[in-house]
Amino acid sequence: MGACSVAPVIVVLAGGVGAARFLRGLLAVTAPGEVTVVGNTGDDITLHGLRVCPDLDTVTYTLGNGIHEEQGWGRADETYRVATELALYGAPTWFRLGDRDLGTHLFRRTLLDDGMPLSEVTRRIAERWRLPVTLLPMTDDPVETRVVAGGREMHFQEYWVGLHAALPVDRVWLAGDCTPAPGVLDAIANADTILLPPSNPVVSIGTILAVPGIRSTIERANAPVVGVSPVIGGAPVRGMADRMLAAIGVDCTAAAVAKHYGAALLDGWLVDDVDAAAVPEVEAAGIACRAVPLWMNDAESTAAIAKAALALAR
Ligand code: FO1
Repeated sequence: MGACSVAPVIVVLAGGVGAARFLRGLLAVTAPGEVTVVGNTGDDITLHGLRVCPDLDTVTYTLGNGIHEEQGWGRADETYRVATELALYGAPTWFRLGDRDLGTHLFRRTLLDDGMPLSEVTRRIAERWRLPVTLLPMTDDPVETRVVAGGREMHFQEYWVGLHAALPVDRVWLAGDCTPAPGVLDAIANADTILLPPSNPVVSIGTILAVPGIRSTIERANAPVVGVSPVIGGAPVRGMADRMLAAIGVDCTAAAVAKHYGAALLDGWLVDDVDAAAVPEVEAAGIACRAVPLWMNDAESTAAIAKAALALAR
């Protein structure tokens, strides 16, 4: 096991919807205070003068029980009166911001404008939601994932939401110099277990690993690192993720994603039963592998996946 900390610390690198749902399952099988989440901020976008942090907010709303369950983003019981008014002014509304959601963005913008680092702002927001985890942004520095598609460079959200990922991606990268947010490297170095949930390996987990120092700290950490495949039966669990894999030349298979992360990073990898044939290939790459049901249909199945990941870590 890793450093002997008082309570075992499980560090989870989290993107958006898939990670948030996985975390709900993980919290069902761990004690309070055991989980630290390092959230992706490459999806962040400034709109109407507000700083929107989709992956931090999806984790916050999901674990705070305020999420719009079907969408996996934004608030439950949402209204769009402000968005309607903005549209009447001809302001861009391709990225829909609901009225309740705007409360978060206004609060965040005010604190950021007062010079408060994003990690402290995120802690304040998490306090209101009484989150049962420590939620850290991967960096306090303003960054964004950018893509080139159809010969045009754009913000990831313009591609993902604006274009519905309809075009193949020629390039994808994290733009902006950045360093890990306070506490991120310590949490990783002192973790007993590090988990990579079924988030997008390119624009969610990949962007977190692109923050200077994070990947190398994980590779050096004592803790076992276990990932959950975001690909089941050759298709991404969340639509469109295969677009991003194609952009970096990685096949959309459970084994290809494991090998993309590599044995230097990963100690274990969970694949779905339908990909059981991939287990020997992943193990041959030096990564322990188990086939278990990976569809997160409900709380029970998600908790079982989290349990399987922790078991493989041990
Ligand atoms: N995704 C969409 O497909 N359409 C939207 O209009 C949209 C608005 C939006 C507003 C706030 C927020 O936190 C997330 C939002 N998302 C929307 C999801 C967003 O694109 C996420 O970054 C992705 O789901 C990837 O994590």
